[in-house]
Amino acid sequence: MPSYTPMPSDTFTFGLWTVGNIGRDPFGDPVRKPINPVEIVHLLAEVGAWGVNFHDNDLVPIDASPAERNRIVRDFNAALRETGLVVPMATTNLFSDPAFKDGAFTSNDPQVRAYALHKTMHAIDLGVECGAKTYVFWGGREGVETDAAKNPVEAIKRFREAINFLCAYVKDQGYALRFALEPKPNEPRGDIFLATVGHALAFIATLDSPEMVGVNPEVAHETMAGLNFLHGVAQAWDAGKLFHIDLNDQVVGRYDQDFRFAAVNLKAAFFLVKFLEDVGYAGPRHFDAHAYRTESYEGVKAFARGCMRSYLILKEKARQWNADADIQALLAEINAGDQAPIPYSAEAAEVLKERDFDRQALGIRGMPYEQLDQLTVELLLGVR
Ligand code: DIG
Ligand code: MN
Ligand code: MN
Repeated sequence: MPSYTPMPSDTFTFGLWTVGNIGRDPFGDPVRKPINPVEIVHLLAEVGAWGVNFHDNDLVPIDASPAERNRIVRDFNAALRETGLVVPMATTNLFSDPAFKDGAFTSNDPQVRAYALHKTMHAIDLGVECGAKTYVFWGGREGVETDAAKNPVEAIKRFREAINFLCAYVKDQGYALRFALEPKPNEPRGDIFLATVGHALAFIATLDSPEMVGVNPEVAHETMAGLNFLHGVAQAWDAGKLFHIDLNDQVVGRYDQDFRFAAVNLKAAFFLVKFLEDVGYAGPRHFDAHAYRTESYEGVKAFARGCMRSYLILKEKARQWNADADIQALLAEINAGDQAPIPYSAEAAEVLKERDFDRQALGIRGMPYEQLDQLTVELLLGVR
């Protein structure tokens, strides 16, 4: 029986802002006292995480002096050395400060756009200083409440100019850093640009250095849009653009809940874990989530342990699914016949046009998906 105990090789990470979430919400004050980055590193080490991520201002307050910044970073890196945790990813907070109330890269104010580049370059330097290899861009304020405010084409152009500028900066600095765009359809803005994985993939193709830029899909965000998260992840993987992933859970049609991984839709979480393990995704498994507002810090630790345990349990279920004789026999039946693609040639096209098909017979064949899905459900319910 596997132990489901997280190991560094599982590459589980949490942001400082996740287990450091103090429970503030739009209708309620904080319920937990703040804990500092060093305390968070030790909490994550205690629960078995491999790494920790941060926004610049999760680590260094926006109004810190250079001396304070250096002390904070020194203490943080000392805690990393002491615990063995690493920093695979960093990002910029371009959404909390009032300066960004109308966006950062897409703001109508050119001074704000310039300040956003300034802030992001310093944040990139900080992330690289702490060891980050992936840099996330979540454009939480890049959007509108009314389309009267901003021409969407102009907004996309500004977003592209900013990413092109920052890609060039990373190249000039010689940083071994890749960018990952994190889509979200709405919240906190009424509508956010680059709303889904599909929008982000199309945008990447328009950049000066598309090879440097991938995506960081989040379960809750695609789910908020009513989409099948696995399909977005699969399309990113197919395009070689799955640079990072934000794992959590979400009820469709709700605000961004950032629930503990697999807390809502076990079947969707199963197929996601199965996909990541089947294809050999080697990036961090980042839990961008937070504990319920009802919790103490013991509850926060239970939240973090639950994210990792559920992932590992579903990973074992995926191994069982792949080894289940009845399931594999059904898959063999479903995928019978010559599955090879038809390579194009003028002759092949002619032959195919002349070929006779028994359309009725094609429609009569039943596909055993009910049986296959029931076997899957029973495996997840632990009766297989
Ligand atoms: C929200 O889902 C966003 C921010 O927390 C952060 O910029 C990014 C990093 O995972 N996710
Ligand atoms: Mn989220
Ligand atoms: Mn996220």
